[in-house]
Amino acid sequence: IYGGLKALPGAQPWQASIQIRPKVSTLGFKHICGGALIKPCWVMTAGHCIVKGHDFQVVLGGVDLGKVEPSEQTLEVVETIVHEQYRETPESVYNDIALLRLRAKDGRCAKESQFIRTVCLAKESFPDGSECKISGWGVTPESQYGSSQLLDAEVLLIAQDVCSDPKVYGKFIDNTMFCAGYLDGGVDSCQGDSGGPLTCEKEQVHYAYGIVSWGDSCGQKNKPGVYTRVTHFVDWINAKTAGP
Ligand code: 4AZ
Repeated sequence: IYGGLKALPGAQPWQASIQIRPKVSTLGFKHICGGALIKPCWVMTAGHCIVKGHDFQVVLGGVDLGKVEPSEQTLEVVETIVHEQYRETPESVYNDIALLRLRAKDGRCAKESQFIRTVCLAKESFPDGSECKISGWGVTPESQYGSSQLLDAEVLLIAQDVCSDPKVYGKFIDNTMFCAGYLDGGVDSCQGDSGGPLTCEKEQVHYAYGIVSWGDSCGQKNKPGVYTRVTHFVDWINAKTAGP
């Protein structure tokens, strides 16, 4: 996160750290992406976070990746579903959404607490200019390795015609994505924040409205962050997570 502040414990209780076991390493799991807890058994993340042939785990309820906190729960990922139309080109990422099904050691799912909670899915649009929140452990201006503390920042929703202006991202934006941030730069998501939620609040309810997806670098002028448009995928999410 560029231009963020340390998140208070419990301020983003749906925030997940998605971690993989490195192939050649005796070290433990390594954070690769963010995610959002949308049901006790399901985390929503970006499609590009799902690297094949790796074991995943998800950590919920933590703010410091550098230590094990009492509020934390670590769950195994027993199923990964990447969107059927997920597609990456050199300039863009389409349908950048995936779902992870969780299982705790005891065979159950995430247990809700003061620090772990599901977030609602946004079913309707928020107006351009709305103040929304991004969070993550990704790259900061101070550290190319990311932040061990969870950071959050406020960003503004940017109109679609501005996002697809040739000076911004031009034709590489479609209606399954949107831009958020500032055209002046400074405040933005970055590498390692991918998959994490952009949430907007209405009448004291927080909604997952975007998924950190891509962008041309981080925090640069005329290059705001690009987010998967959650409203476009609500039916798909509900169908995939319905199950028994
Ligand atoms: C990345 O590399 C990435 N500024 C994520 C978000 C943004 C840029 C790059 C948005 O995962």
